[in-house]
Amino acid sequence: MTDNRQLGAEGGVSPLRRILVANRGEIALRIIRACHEEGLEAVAVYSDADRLSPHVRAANAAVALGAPPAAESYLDIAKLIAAATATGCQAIHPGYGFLSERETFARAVQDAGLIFVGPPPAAIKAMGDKTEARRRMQAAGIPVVPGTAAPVRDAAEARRETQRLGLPVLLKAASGGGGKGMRLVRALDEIESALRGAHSEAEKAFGAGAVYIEKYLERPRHIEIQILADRSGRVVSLGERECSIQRRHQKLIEEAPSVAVTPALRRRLGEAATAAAGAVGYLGAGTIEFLLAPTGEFYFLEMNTRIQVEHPVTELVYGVDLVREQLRIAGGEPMRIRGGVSLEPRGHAIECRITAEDPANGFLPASGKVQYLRVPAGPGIRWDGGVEAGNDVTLFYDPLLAKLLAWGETREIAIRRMRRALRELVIVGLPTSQSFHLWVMDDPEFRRGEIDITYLERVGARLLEAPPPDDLVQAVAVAAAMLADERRTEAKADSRSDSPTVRRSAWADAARREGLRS
Ligand code: MV4
Repeated sequence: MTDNRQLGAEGGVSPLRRILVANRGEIALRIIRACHEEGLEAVAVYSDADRLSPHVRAANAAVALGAPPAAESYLDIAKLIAAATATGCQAIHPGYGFLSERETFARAVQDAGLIFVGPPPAAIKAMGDKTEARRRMQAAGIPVVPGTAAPVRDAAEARRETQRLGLPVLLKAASGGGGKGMRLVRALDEIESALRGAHSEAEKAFGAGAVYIEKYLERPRHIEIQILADRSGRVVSLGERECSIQRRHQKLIEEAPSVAVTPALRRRLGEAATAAAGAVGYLGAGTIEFLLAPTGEFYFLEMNTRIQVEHPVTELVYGVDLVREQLRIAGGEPMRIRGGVSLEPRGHAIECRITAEDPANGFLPASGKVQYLRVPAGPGIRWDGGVEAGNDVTLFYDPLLAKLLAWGETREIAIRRMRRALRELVIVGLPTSQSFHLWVMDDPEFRRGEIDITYLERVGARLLEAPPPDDLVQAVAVAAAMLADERRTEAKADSRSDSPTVRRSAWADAARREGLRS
């Protein structure tokens, strides 16, 4: 029997039939969905903590990895490769986080005769070394922030370089990323202690203490460009994402396009990003991060050699499924993007990360059972979730529960849709970032697009003073009351069958406090 699915646009036959998804939560489910739409089978992996997760049931098969700690499950390279070969997979998709940007993992996958759904290991390595990446980008004519070409050897050199660059400067870990091992220096005599601090933090986080220096840019925006590259040598830019709303280097809200990017600037950013990808022989989906200064100048920051959490905002305004394209490209097929190098966005998309964190308590990570979940729906709404009612949320992994996305013809319409959807969302059982997002959607500065990387620090105090909106509290209380009703019915049935008495529900108590029950 022939299978048309395997015939690529140019008649090429993809070697892919079954993919191991080496991840968990929403991104595992996202990748499994893409596999099924491409006519591929998906094999899930799971730790003991994720046995009942939606991604496990969505897959065609699932392999248990072991105990919940990531080192014993999602970070165990040998277990993952054994799972892939035992289930007859031809490829491994790493998702984001975990092993997605480990050169050693990409190599181990290839050495086992499997396809790594991602760039060549050499591209991961080049971009993982931040000073090498800067040198390569500079050689390719891409603007980089003024700074040192290599790590500084000692405090004396750090002092000389700081004087050359001019204060303020930022010390950064050479093998870093994500803000670890970073120190801001505003006065020259802070340099020695900042260097020691950055060095030891980098040593702890990455096992490599090398530190380099960049001129510090004040109040930039964080703008990133999505690219796709296939084996035919084609590289396209899928415009920018505005990612300035973050807290401690964790993004909370992303959008596409950015209000700060004109079509002319988009073209220049796209040219820089595709040149960056070309300079390292990139393949698949990747993201080039830039800082956009208030003056309009932009600078290369780093490249993320993986699919990113916020990829769906790009999908919504470009009409592209990035994960399906990753799979096609990994199978050696050409990407399915019409048009030239740089495409035009349609409308506006916003993503809110719904995390198990308590905004009223310094975004303290929370654990607990998802007792009730009402997922928003309706026009222009997308929910990329990884949990459902009944699942336990633990502190073993990242607190992301789901991504809520809204698309609209304009930014204003997308914001109004997001507010509407955030009001439909009901999560009972643990605190989440939902009320924070509702607050931001109503914030005049956000609505005017006045955002940069200092946004959250600037609005933080106002945010903490605001109580959660009444209708949100009400919705949770109503859901809790419904749960309590159900339990009471079950308890009655149980007592009829001589079962032990069911504990009184904390949610019934909450509903009573809200005056919803007597
Ligand atoms: C910078 C910067 C200002 N000037 N580099 C933070 C994480 C790492 N990826 C790079 N980061 C920054 N690098 C120079 N020369 C400011 C940041 C930065 C930041 C960047 C993007 C998004 C949020 C941020 C929050 C604080 C600092």
